[in-house]
Amino acid sequence: MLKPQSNAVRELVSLDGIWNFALAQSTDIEAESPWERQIPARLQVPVPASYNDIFVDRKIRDHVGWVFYQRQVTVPRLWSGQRYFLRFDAATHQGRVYIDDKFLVEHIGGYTPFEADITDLVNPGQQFRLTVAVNNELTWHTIPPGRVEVLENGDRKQHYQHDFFNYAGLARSVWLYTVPKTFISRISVNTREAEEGQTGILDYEVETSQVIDGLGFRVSVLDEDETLVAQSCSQRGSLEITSVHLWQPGAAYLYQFRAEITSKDSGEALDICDVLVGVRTVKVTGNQFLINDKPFYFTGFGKHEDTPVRGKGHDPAYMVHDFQLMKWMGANSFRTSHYPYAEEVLEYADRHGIVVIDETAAVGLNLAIVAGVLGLKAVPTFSPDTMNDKTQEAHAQGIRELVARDKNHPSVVMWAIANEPSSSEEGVREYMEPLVALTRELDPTRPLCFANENQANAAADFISDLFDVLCLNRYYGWYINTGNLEAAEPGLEKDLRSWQSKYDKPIIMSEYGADTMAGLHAVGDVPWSEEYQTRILEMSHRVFDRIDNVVGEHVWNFADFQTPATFIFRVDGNKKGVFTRDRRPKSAVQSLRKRWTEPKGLKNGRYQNVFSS
Ligand code: BDP
Repeated sequence: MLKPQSNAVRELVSLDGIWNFALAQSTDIEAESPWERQIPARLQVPVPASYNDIFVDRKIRDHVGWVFYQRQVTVPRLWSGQRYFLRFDAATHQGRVYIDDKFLVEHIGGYTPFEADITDLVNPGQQFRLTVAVNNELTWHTIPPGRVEVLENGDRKQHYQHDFFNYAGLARSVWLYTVPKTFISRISVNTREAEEGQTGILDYEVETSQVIDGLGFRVSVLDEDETLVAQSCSQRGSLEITSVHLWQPGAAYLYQFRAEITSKDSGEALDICDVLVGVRTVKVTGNQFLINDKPFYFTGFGKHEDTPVRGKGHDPAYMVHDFQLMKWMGANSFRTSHYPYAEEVLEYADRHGIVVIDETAAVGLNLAIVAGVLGLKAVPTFSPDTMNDKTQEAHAQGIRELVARDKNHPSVVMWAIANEPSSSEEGVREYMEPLVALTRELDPTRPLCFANENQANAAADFISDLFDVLCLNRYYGWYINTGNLEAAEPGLEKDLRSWQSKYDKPIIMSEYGADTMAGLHAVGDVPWSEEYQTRILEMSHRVFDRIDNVVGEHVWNFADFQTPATFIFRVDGNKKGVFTRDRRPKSAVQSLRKRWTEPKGLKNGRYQNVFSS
């Protein structure tokens, strides 16, 4: 899905700001129909932001079910003759939109965009009441999954298996935008290098809202000096760029790919749509991950979209600051754990040469872990009563929407289709195999992975052969061998070697780390101290350097983040960040920075890190 844009023929109006807000009084929102009237301004919320931490009322923070956002919107009179759309960058986890009294569109899935054409519903110059109902409920048929319990007093309680707070609402921007009557509706660009190098090839396809008989069409590619380097009049084909500037990790180069519908007579542009593309290749060969045919070593983090007050609300200041901190430390990459991030994050990564592993919201497909933590009898994860065909279809839809939104981003080098699914349980292969096939069909150019959890070790796991890269989440020294690094080090090494000898695929350590209370210092291996976090990371690095197939390390986590209140083993959230939630460094940052910017490179000089100079 194309990101809306403003240019000579398209207009874009932000609907961000302060909206009126109300909680649903029941689960039957049709009976309430709040879209039929003005929601009073007694409660107001900012958009974009999760609503949970904005108020002081626990009933709002922990509300389960629907909430309503409302504001007035006017379609400019000058938009006559155009088509106009409402676009929501995300409504977490389900959104229903109403224009005055009328239902417009529904979308399920909390981290991907949706839109609807409202041209035939609202006239130019007309004001309308825009109401968005947003539901945060997670069930066995949503991605991520969860379960709502009705308590004795009738209150409803949301349970879920993932370790981050279920922030909800309109956490990303809302837009009103125009396109001409006949418009460009989809652009897909894949890039590669010609055999002899030096020449870049763009395989592209442009769809229009209707067949453009009687109109002209052109695509042009401009380099960063705005020089035209390739052009064509066909809606699909391949373009060649000679003396190409490759998109490289740490040294981004972006070409502007412009599609235009033109007037046959004058050649004037009737619609214009731009996407920025980078020419680069990604390949897995043997035990290597290659970007532009060069072995790449991932340094960086699993992250979260999580900041104080805003929850998961997209915030450009935090975004840029996080990227600055990562670059300063020599982090060349990150994983969008555990859901697709705001598209602005990918655009920034494209622009600055940061490599991204792009993950779906399929986290918590694992009833064994929770049962283990709470000492309960495990319920089967994959069964008609738990994760079933409907869950799989929601997951497939999540994959379709993720690939549709992000496939033109050069920063995205791999899809992670799930985090810690119960991959040693009966039924997992039947569940995952079709999803792997679907992802490969949607995008044959990028490798696939999922993040594997410790219980599904190399002997027990049923699905790793389906994937290109082994991403392992391991907590030696923390959940395993707590406080005992002498035992943790050989334990981690044995674990990694077992994967290496079984599959001989590239291995990325997609999570490792330790909860750490900023300011707690201790001599010796004392869990929660800053020193212990550093020592766990350093122990892990010694092991990675000894294992050939390890091609990357993503520390869990970049920053501390909020978790559900029911997790009493968390103190105001997960503290595995190397930065606090307000981005102050813990001492591990210095040790990581030293390793990742070491001039001699990683793995005894085998990999030069792009930020080490
Ligand atoms: C892993 C999960 C991650 C958690 C982390 C932890 O993938 O979401 O936050 O463990 O326990 O299992 O800190």
